[in-house]
Amino acid sequence: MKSYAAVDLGASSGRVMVGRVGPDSLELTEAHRFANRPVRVPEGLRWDVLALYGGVLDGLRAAGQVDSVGLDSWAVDYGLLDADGALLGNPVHYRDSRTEGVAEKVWATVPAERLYAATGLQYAPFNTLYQLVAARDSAQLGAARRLLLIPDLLSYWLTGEQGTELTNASTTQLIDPRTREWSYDIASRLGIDLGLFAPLRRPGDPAGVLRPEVLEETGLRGPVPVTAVGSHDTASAVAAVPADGERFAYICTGTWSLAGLELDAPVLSEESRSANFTNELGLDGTVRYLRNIMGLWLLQECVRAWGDPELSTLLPQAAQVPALRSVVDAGDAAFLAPGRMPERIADACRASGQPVPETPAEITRCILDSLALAHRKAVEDAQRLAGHPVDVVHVVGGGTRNALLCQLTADACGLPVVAGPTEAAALGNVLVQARAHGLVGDLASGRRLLTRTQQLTRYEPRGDTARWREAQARLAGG
Ligand code: ADP
Ligand code: LRH
Repeated sequence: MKSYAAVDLGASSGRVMVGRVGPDSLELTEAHRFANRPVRVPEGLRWDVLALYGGVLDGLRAAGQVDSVGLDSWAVDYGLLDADGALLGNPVHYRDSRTEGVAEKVWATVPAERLYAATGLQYAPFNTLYQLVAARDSAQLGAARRLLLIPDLLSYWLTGEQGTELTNASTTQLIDPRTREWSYDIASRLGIDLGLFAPLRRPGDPAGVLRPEVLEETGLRGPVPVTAVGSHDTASAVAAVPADGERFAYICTGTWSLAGLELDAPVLSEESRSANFTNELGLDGTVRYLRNIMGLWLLQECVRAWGDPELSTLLPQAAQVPALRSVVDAGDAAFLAPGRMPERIADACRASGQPVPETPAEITRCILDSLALAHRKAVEDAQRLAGHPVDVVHVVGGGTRNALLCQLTADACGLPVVAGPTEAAALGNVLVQARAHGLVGDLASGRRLLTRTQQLTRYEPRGDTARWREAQARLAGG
C-alpha cells in the first residue's frame, strides 16, 4: 500500500487529497479543503497565490506521511519570476479584462486559421498566448526571467526545481499538438520569448523533492518526492474517467464544463476551428478534443449575488420549475467576467424573446437547462467533427453532486450518463503518481481500477430529444 498526496486547485476551491493505492484498491480521502478567492486590486483581478500555497502546506501537514506529491490546477495562468527567482506580483486571473481586444491584434499578425492549424487550440481570450501579448509592454514582463504555470510555480516553491509540465503547457497555445513540442514559429512571430519557460517535463517525470524548510513546516519526513502529473486539472480529470474502451464522451463539470472526446490525434480542420473545439494534450499521447462551456460558474456567480443560499434548498426548487422555458448560450464568452450574473442571464433571455426568469429557482433552472443543452451540442458536434461515435457520456467533477444536472444532461444527449467520480482530477493525479512508482499500469488499467473502486451513478435518458432540438433551434434563432 502506498500513499500519494494530490494537490488539486480548482477555480473555486483547492484541496489536498490522499490516495491510498494497493494492487487492487484505491481509496481517496480529503486531507484539507480551502477557498480559492480571487482578489480585485486597482490593477485588476488577481489570484491570491500565497494563500493557495499556504493551503497546500496546511494540506500536506494534514495529509501526513506520503510516498509522493503531485500538483494540478486550472490552466493557462502563470507567475513571473525575476532574475533572483522571486515572484513578480500576483498572477493575473484569466477572467481579468486585460485580454479584451487582444485577439484581433494577434490575428493581424498570425491569422486565426493559421494559429489553429499550428496549435489546435480553440479561441479563448485567456489563452496564455493572448495574455502574454496583452502584457507585452508591461514592466513586470520586462523584468521577468522565468514564467511558471500555476502548478509548476507551486511545485517550484515546494522543491526549488523548475519545469513546464506538458499537458498544461498545451493550454498556452504555444505547443504544436502533433509534435507535442513548442511552436517556435508562432512564438517568434508574436515576439514571445520561449526562453522564459522552463524545460518541458511529462506526466510521471520526477519533479524534485520537498525542500528541508517544507519538510519542517509540514512535519513530513524526507525525502518526499514530487512527481509531475497531468498538471492541467482537466488532463488529470480525463485520466480518471472510468470508461471502458473508446466509445465514450466525457464532461468535466466544475467551474467550467469541458465536454468532448479522448482521441489519439488532433482534429485541425477549419470546421473544427469554427466550431471552437480545442485539442489539448493528455496522458500517453492522447488528445483532449473538447469545447469549453461556461459551466457551474454561472450558478456560482448567481449564488454569490443572492447571498449564498444552500444548493440543497435551491436545486430541489429548480427541479419543480417547468423545463426549457428559457435557455441561454452557455458557451458565450459574454458570461466570462464576474458580476451581475442573474441580471445578465435575464437580459440574455429577454434579448432572445424568451420568458424572463425572475426567482432564484427559475434562474437556476434556466442555467441547468442551458448547461445540459450546451453539453448536448458539444457531444454531438465532437462526434461529428472527429468521426468518433459514442454510446455513453461520463460526467466527472463537482457537478456530479448535482443530480438534476446529470439527469438533464442524459435527457439532452439522449445517452446514458455515468456520473462520478466527483474528485476526478485528484484521482487522475494519484493514478499518475502510482504509475510512476510502478503500482498501476496504463491509462486503461487505471480506469478499470476506478470502475471497481469508485462510486458511480447511472442516469438513463428520459423522453425523446425533440424538445432539446427545439430549444437548440430557439438559441440558434431558427
Ligand atoms: P472547481 O474544481 O472548478 O473549483 P468543482 O469540481 O469543485 O469545481 O465543482 C464545484 C461545483 O460543484 C460548484 O460550483 C457546485 O455547483 C457543485 N457542487 C458542489 N457541491 C455540491 C452539492 N452539495 N450539491 C450540488 N452541487 C454541488
Ligand atoms: C478548468 C480549466 C479548464 C480551462 C480553464 C481556464 O479548471 O483548467 O480546462 O480552460 O480552467
